[in-house]
Amino acid sequence: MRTLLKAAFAFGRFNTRFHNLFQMQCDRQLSTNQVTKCPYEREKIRKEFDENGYTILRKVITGKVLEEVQRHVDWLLERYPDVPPEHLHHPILRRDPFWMRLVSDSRLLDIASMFIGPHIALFASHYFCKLPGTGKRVLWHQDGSYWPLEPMHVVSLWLSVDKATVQNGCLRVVRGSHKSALKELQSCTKDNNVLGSHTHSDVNDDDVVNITLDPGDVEIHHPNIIHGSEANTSKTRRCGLTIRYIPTTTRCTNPSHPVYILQGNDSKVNQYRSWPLFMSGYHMPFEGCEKWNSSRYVNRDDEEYLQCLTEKTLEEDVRREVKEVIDGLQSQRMRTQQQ
Ligand SMILES: O=C(O)CCC(=O)C(=O)O
Repeated sequence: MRTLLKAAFAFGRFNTRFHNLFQMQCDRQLSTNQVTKCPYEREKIRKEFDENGYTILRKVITGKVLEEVQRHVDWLLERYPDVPPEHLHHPILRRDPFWMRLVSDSRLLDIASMFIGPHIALFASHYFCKLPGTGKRVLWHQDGSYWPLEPMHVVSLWLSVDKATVQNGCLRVVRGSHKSALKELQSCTKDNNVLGSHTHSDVNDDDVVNITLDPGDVEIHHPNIIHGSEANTSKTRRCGLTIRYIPTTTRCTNPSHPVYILQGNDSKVNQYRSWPLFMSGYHMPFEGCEKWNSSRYVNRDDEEYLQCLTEKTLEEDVRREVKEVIDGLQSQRMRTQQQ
Protein backbone atom coordinates (compact mmCIF):
# COMPACT_ATOMS: atom_id res chain seq x y z
CA MET A 1 0.00 0.00 0.00
CA ARG A 2 2.81 2.39 1.01
CA THR A 3 4.63 1.68 -2.24
CA LEU A 4 1.46 2.37 -4.19
CA LEU A 5 0.90 5.67 -2.38
CA LYS A 6 4.53 6.67 -2.95
CA ALA A 7 4.22 5.87 -6.64
CA ALA A 8 0.98 7.88 -6.95
CA PHE A 9 2.61 10.83 -5.13
CA ALA A 10 5.68 10.69 -7.37
CA PHE A 11 3.48 10.55 -10.48
CA GLY A 12 1.44 13.53 -9.24
CA ARG A 13 4.63 15.55 -8.75
CA PHE A 14 5.95 14.53 -12.14
CA ASN A 15 2.65 15.43 -13.74
CA THR A 16 2.53 18.90 -12.14
CA ARG A 17 6.17 19.53 -13.05
CA PHE A 18 5.57 18.34 -16.58
CA HIS A 19 2.51 20.57 -16.86
CA ASN A 20 4.43 23.61 -15.51
CA LEU A 21 7.34 22.92 -17.78
CA PHE A 22 5.02 22.59 -20.74
CA GLN A 23 3.24 25.79 -19.77
CA MET A 24 6.55 27.68 -19.40
CA GLN A 25 7.59 26.37 -22.75
CA CYS A 26 4.36 27.72 -24.29
CA ASP A 27 4.65 31.08 -22.53
CA ARG A 28 8.14 31.56 -23.89
CA GLN A 29 7.00 31.06 -27.45
CA LEU A 30 6.47 34.51 -28.86
CA SER A 31 5.55 33.67 -32.40
CA THR A 32 1.82 33.38 -32.96
CA ASN A 33 2.40 30.59 -35.40
CA GLN A 34 4.02 28.49 -32.70
CA VAL A 35 1.38 29.53 -30.19
CA THR A 36 -1.40 28.12 -32.38
CA LYS A 37 0.35 24.74 -32.27
CA CYS A 38 0.59 24.62 -28.48
CA PRO A 39 -2.44 22.89 -26.88
CA TYR A 40 -2.17 24.97 -23.71
CA GLU A 41 -2.13 28.25 -25.66
CA ARG A 42 -4.91 27.09 -27.96
CA GLU A 43 -7.07 26.42 -24.92
CA LYS A 44 -6.26 29.86 -23.48
CA ILE A 45 -7.12 31.60 -26.75
CA ARG A 46 -10.31 29.61 -27.11
CA LYS A 47 -11.36 30.49 -23.55
CA GLU A 48 -10.81 34.19 -24.18
CA PHE A 49 -12.85 33.96 -27.38
CA ASP A 50 -15.70 32.13 -25.62
CA GLU A 51 -15.78 34.76 -22.91
CA ASN A 52 -15.44 37.93 -25.03
CA GLY A 53 -16.56 36.90 -28.51
CA TYR A 54 -13.25 37.95 -30.06
CA THR A 55 -9.51 37.60 -29.64
CA ILE A 56 -6.35 38.95 -31.27
CA LEU A 57 -3.21 37.22 -32.51
CA ARG A 58 -0.21 39.34 -33.43
CA LYS A 59 2.25 39.04 -36.34
CA VAL A 60 0.47 36.16 -38.03
CA ILE A 61 1.27 37.08 -41.63
CA THR A 62 4.77 38.45 -41.99
CA GLY A 63 7.63 39.01 -44.45
CA LYS A 64 7.18 38.32 -48.14
CA VAL A 65 3.50 37.31 -47.93
CA LEU A 66 2.59 40.46 -46.01
CA GLU A 67 4.31 42.52 -48.71
CA GLU A 68 2.34 40.58 -51.33
CA VAL A 69 -0.95 41.29 -49.53
CA GLN A 70 -0.20 45.00 -49.45
CA ARG A 71 0.76 44.93 -53.12
CA HIS A 72 -2.43 42.98 -53.85
CA VAL A 73 -4.63 45.72 -52.40
CA ASP A 74 -2.84 48.36 -54.50
CA TRP A 75 -3.24 46.11 -57.54
CA LEU A 76 -6.98 45.60 -56.90
CA LEU A 77 -7.60 49.32 -56.43
CA GLU A 78 -5.89 49.98 -59.75
CA ARG A 79 -7.54 47.06 -61.58
CA TYR A 80 -11.08 47.89 -60.41
CA PRO A 81 -11.14 51.70 -60.09
CA ASP A 82 -14.94 51.79 -60.26
CA VAL A 83 -15.48 49.26 -57.44
CA PRO A 84 -15.81 51.17 -54.12
CA PRO A 85 -12.67 50.34 -52.07
CA GLU A 86 -14.82 49.23 -49.13
CA HIS A 87 -16.42 46.64 -51.42
CA LEU A 88 -13.60 44.48 -52.75
CA HIS A 89 -15.78 41.40 -52.30
CA HIS A 90 -15.62 37.66 -52.86
CA PRO A 91 -16.74 37.72 -56.56
CA ILE A 92 -13.25 39.04 -57.27
CA LEU A 93 -11.76 36.23 -55.21
CA ARG A 94 -13.34 33.61 -57.43
CA ARG A 95 -11.16 34.91 -60.25
CA ASP A 96 -8.08 35.87 -58.27
CA PRO A 97 -5.48 33.20 -57.45
CA PHE A 98 -3.45 35.28 -55.02
CA TRP A 99 -6.55 35.89 -52.91
CA MET A 100 -7.18 32.16 -52.71
CA ARG A 101 -3.52 31.52 -51.95
CA LEU A 102 -3.78 33.96 -49.05
CA VAL A 103 -6.99 32.64 -47.47
CA SER A 104 -5.60 29.10 -47.68
CA ASP A 105 -2.34 30.07 -45.92
CA SER A 106 -1.60 27.42 -43.28
CA ARG A 107 -1.08 30.08 -40.59
CA LEU A 108 -4.64 31.31 -41.06
CA LEU A 109 -6.07 27.80 -41.31
CA ASP A 110 -4.30 26.83 -38.07
CA ILE A 111 -6.07 29.70 -36.36
CA ALA A 112 -9.45 28.88 -37.90
CA SER A 113 -9.09 25.25 -36.83
CA MET A 114 -9.01 26.33 -33.17
CA PHE A 115 -12.60 27.52 -33.52
CA ILE A 116 -14.20 25.29 -36.14
CA GLY A 117 -12.04 22.16 -36.28
CA PRO A 118 -9.75 20.82 -39.02
CA HIS A 119 -12.22 20.42 -41.93
CA ILE A 120 -12.44 23.91 -43.34
CA ALA A 121 -14.17 25.69 -46.21
CA LEU A 122 -14.25 29.33 -47.21
CA PHE A 123 -17.67 30.96 -47.22
CA ALA A 124 -16.67 34.55 -48.07
CA SER A 125 -13.89 37.09 -47.98
CA HIS A 126 -13.88 40.86 -48.35
CA TYR A 127 -11.28 43.62 -48.20
CA PHE A 128 -12.77 46.57 -46.31
CA CYS A 129 -10.43 49.23 -47.62
CA LYS A 130 -11.03 52.72 -46.22
CA LEU A 131 -9.15 55.38 -48.10
CA PRO A 132 -7.68 58.35 -46.19
CA GLY A 133 -10.26 61.04 -45.52
CA THR A 134 -13.12 59.32 -47.38
CA GLY A 135 -13.33 55.78 -45.92
CA LYS A 136 -16.88 55.12 -44.76
CA ARG A 137 -18.42 53.93 -41.50
CA VAL A 138 -19.62 50.40 -40.87
CA LEU A 139 -22.70 50.53 -38.64
CA TRP A 140 -23.17 48.20 -35.65
CA HIS A 141 -24.09 44.76 -36.87
CA GLN A 142 -23.91 41.03 -36.23
CA ASP A 143 -22.44 39.17 -39.21
CA GLY A 144 -24.68 36.14 -38.81
CA SER A 145 -27.75 38.25 -39.61
CA TYR A 146 -26.48 38.57 -43.19
CA TRP A 147 -25.50 35.00 -43.86
CA PRO A 148 -27.28 32.02 -45.45
CA LEU A 149 -25.55 29.40 -43.28
CA GLU A 150 -26.94 26.38 -41.51
CA PRO A 151 -25.97 25.92 -38.74
CA MET A 152 -24.40 29.31 -38.02
CA HIS A 153 -21.09 27.65 -37.25
CA VAL A 154 -18.52 30.03 -38.72
CA VAL A 155 -15.56 32.13 -37.61
CA SER A 156 -14.30 35.45 -39.03
CA LEU A 157 -10.65 36.39 -39.24
CA TRP A 158 -9.84 40.07 -39.82
CA LEU A 159 -6.32 40.39 -41.20
CA SER A 160 -4.87 43.86 -40.87
CA VAL A 161 -3.26 44.92 -44.13
CA ASP A 162 -2.41 48.44 -42.95
CA LYS A 163 -1.94 49.79 -39.44
CA ALA A 164 -5.44 50.10 -37.95
CA THR A 165 -5.85 52.99 -35.51
CA VAL A 166 -8.73 54.82 -33.84
CA GLN A 167 -8.13 57.74 -36.23
CA ASN A 168 -8.31 55.71 -39.44
CA GLY A 169 -11.41 53.74 -38.38
CA CYS A 170 -10.23 50.51 -36.78
CA LEU A 171 -12.67 47.71 -36.12
CA ARG A 172 -14.68 48.14 -32.89
CA VAL A 173 -16.35 45.28 -31.06
CA VAL A 174 -18.82 45.14 -28.18
CA ARG A 175 -17.14 42.79 -25.74
CA GLY A 176 -19.35 39.85 -24.70
CA SER A 177 -22.18 40.73 -27.10
CA HIS A 178 -21.78 37.40 -28.95
CA LYS A 179 -23.91 35.85 -26.19
CA SER A 180 -26.99 37.65 -27.52
CA ALA A 181 -29.20 36.23 -30.28
CA LEU A 182 -28.99 37.47 -33.86
CA LYS A 183 -31.20 40.45 -34.58
CA GLU A 184 -33.00 41.29 -37.82
CA LEU A 185 -31.24 43.65 -40.22
CA GLN A 186 -32.60 47.17 -40.48
CA SER A 187 -32.01 49.15 -43.62
CA CYS A 188 -30.12 52.38 -42.84
CA THR A 189 -28.45 54.76 -45.28
CA LYS A 190 -27.14 57.21 -42.66
CA ASP A 191 -23.65 58.65 -43.51
CA ASN A 192 -23.52 56.70 -46.75
CA ASN A 193 -22.28 53.76 -44.64
CA VAL A 194 -20.67 50.64 -46.13
CA LEU A 195 -23.38 48.02 -45.51
CA GLY A 196 -26.51 50.19 -45.86
CA SER A 197 -27.94 48.38 -42.85
CA HIS A 198 -27.39 47.59 -39.19
CA THR A 199 -28.68 45.27 -36.50
CA HIS A 200 -28.16 47.66 -33.57
CA SER A 201 -28.49 51.44 -33.51
CA ASP A 202 -26.94 51.87 -30.10
CA VAL A 203 -24.56 49.96 -27.84
CA ASN A 204 -23.18 50.33 -24.34
CA ASP A 205 -20.01 52.46 -24.73
CA ASP A 206 -18.39 50.83 -21.69
CA ASP A 207 -18.21 47.52 -23.53
CA VAL A 208 -16.78 48.88 -26.78
CA VAL A 209 -13.19 47.85 -27.56
CA ASN A 210 -11.12 49.51 -30.29
CA ILE A 211 -9.17 46.84 -32.13
CA THR A 212 -5.93 48.60 -33.00
CA LEU A 213 -3.65 46.39 -35.05
CA ASP A 214 -0.38 46.37 -36.95
CA PRO A 215 -0.09 44.97 -40.46
CA GLY A 216 -0.13 41.17 -40.29
CA ASP A 217 -2.06 40.99 -37.00
CA VAL A 218 -5.34 39.07 -36.96
CA GLU A 219 -8.52 39.67 -35.00
CA ILE A 220 -10.93 36.74 -34.74
CA HIS A 221 -14.64 37.17 -34.07
CA HIS A 222 -17.87 35.29 -33.48
CA PRO A 223 -20.82 35.63 -35.93
CA ASN A 224 -23.05 37.06 -33.16
CA ILE A 225 -20.69 39.73 -31.84
CA ILE A 226 -21.88 43.30 -32.41
CA HIS A 227 -19.19 45.26 -34.22
CA GLY A 228 -18.63 48.16 -36.62
CA SER A 229 -16.14 50.91 -37.39
CA GLU A 230 -15.97 54.67 -37.77
CA ALA A 231 -15.16 56.65 -40.92
CA ASN A 232 -11.53 57.18 -41.83
CA THR A 233 -10.88 60.85 -41.09
CA SER A 234 -7.09 60.44 -41.07
CA LYS A 235 -4.40 60.74 -43.71
CA THR A 236 -3.61 57.03 -43.74
CA ARG A 237 -5.36 54.12 -45.45
CA ARG A 238 -7.04 51.43 -43.32
CA CYS A 239 -7.50 48.14 -45.05
CA GLY A 240 -8.47 44.84 -43.47
CA LEU A 241 -9.27 41.52 -45.07
CA THR A 242 -12.21 39.61 -43.57
CA ILE A 243 -12.13 35.85 -44.09
CA ARG A 244 -15.17 33.75 -43.17
CA TYR A 245 -14.27 30.15 -42.52
CA ILE A 246 -16.88 27.42 -42.02
CA PRO A 247 -16.47 23.78 -41.03
CA THR A 248 -17.33 21.54 -43.99
CA THR A 249 -20.44 20.45 -42.06
CA THR A 250 -21.97 23.95 -42.32
CA ARG A 251 -24.25 24.28 -45.35
CA CYS A 252 -24.51 27.43 -47.42
CA THR A 253 -28.25 27.58 -48.21
CA ASN A 254 -27.82 29.91 -51.18
CA PRO A 255 -26.72 27.54 -53.98
CA SER A 256 -25.44 30.34 -56.20
CA HIS A 257 -23.03 31.54 -53.54
CA PRO A 258 -19.58 30.01 -54.24
CA VAL A 259 -17.96 28.04 -51.43
CA TYR A 260 -14.40 26.65 -51.54
CA ILE A 261 -12.95 23.67 -49.72
CA LEU A 262 -9.59 24.52 -48.18
CA GLN A 263 -8.61 21.67 -45.87
CA GLY A 264 -9.81 18.28 -44.61
CA ASN A 265 -12.82 16.15 -45.50
CA ASP A 266 -15.75 17.09 -47.67
CA SER A 267 -19.02 16.38 -45.78
CA LYS A 268 -20.97 16.75 -49.06
CA VAL A 269 -23.24 19.50 -47.77
CA ASN A 270 -21.89 22.04 -50.29
CA GLN A 271 -20.71 21.90 -53.88
CA TYR A 272 -17.20 23.26 -53.77
CA ARG A 273 -15.96 25.43 -56.63
CA SER A 274 -12.66 25.25 -58.45
CA TRP A 275 -9.93 27.45 -57.12
CA PRO A 276 -9.22 30.32 -59.57
CA LEU A 277 -6.88 29.99 -62.51
CA PHE A 278 -3.73 32.09 -62.74
CA MET A 279 -3.70 34.05 -66.01
CA SER A 280 -0.14 35.13 -66.68
CA GLY A 281 0.09 38.78 -67.77
CA TYR A 282 -3.28 39.54 -66.17
CA HIS A 283 -3.15 38.53 -62.51
CA MET A 284 -0.76 39.88 -59.93
CA PRO A 285 2.28 37.56 -59.87
CA PHE A 286 3.15 36.06 -56.47
CA GLU A 287 5.60 33.52 -55.09
CA GLY A 288 4.58 30.08 -56.39
CA CYS A 289 2.23 31.41 -59.10
CA GLU A 290 3.99 29.33 -61.81
CA LYS A 291 2.86 26.12 -60.11
CA TRP A 292 -0.53 27.40 -59.01
CA ASN A 293 -2.71 26.05 -61.85
CA SER A 294 -1.48 22.49 -61.55
CA SER A 295 -1.82 22.34 -57.77
CA ARG A 296 -5.16 24.07 -57.19
CA TYR A 297 -8.42 22.31 -56.26
CA VAL A 298 -10.54 21.54 -59.33
CA ASN A 299 -14.27 20.88 -59.68
CA ARG A 300 -14.88 19.66 -63.23
CA ASP A 301 -18.33 21.34 -63.40
CA ASP A 302 -16.77 24.69 -62.70
CA GLU A 303 -13.79 24.39 -65.03
CA GLU A 304 -15.56 25.12 -68.28
CA TYR A 305 -16.39 28.60 -67.04
CA LEU A 306 -12.90 29.30 -65.71
CA GLN A 307 -11.08 27.95 -68.76
CA CYS A 308 -13.15 30.13 -71.12
CA LEU A 309 -12.60 33.36 -69.19
CA THR A 310 -10.94 36.21 -71.03
CA GLU A 311 -9.74 39.41 -69.39
CA LYS A 312 -12.83 41.17 -70.75
CA THR A 313 -15.41 38.64 -69.52
CA LEU A 314 -13.60 38.32 -66.21
CA GLU A 315 -13.82 42.04 -65.54
CA GLU A 316 -17.44 42.29 -66.70
CA ASP A 317 -18.45 39.36 -64.48
CA VAL A 318 -16.61 40.77 -61.47
CA ARG A 319 -18.24 44.18 -61.81
CA ARG A 320 -21.71 42.69 -62.24
CA GLU A 321 -21.36 40.33 -59.28
CA VAL A 322 -19.82 42.92 -56.97
CA LYS A 323 -22.75 45.19 -57.81
CA GLU A 324 -25.13 42.35 -56.96
CA VAL A 325 -23.44 41.90 -53.58
CA ILE A 326 -23.69 45.62 -52.80
CA ASP A 327 -27.35 45.75 -53.90
CA GLY A 328 -28.01 42.55 -51.93
CA LEU A 329 -26.57 44.09 -48.78
CA GLN A 330 -28.67 47.17 -49.21
CA SER A 331 -31.94 45.47 -50.01
CA GLN A 332 -31.33 42.76 -47.39
CA ARG A 333 -31.68 40.24 -50.18
CA MET A 334 -29.14 37.88 -48.61
CA ARG A 335 -31.30 37.69 -45.53
CA THR A 336 -34.48 37.00 -47.53
CA GLN A 337 -32.79 34.18 -49.43
CA GLN A 338 -32.00 32.56 -46.12
CA GLN A 339 -35.65 32.39 -45.07
O1 LIG B 1 -13.57 46.40 -41.43
C1 LIG B 1 -14.55 46.91 -40.95
O2 LIG B 1 -14.56 48.10 -40.67
C2 LIG B 1 -15.78 46.11 -40.68
C3 LIG B 1 -15.51 44.65 -40.75
C4 LIG B 1 -16.70 43.81 -40.46
O3 LIG B 1 -17.80 44.24 -40.37
C5 LIG B 1 -16.48 42.38 -40.26
O4 LIG B 1 -15.35 41.94 -40.11
O5 LIG B 1 -17.46 41.65 -40.21
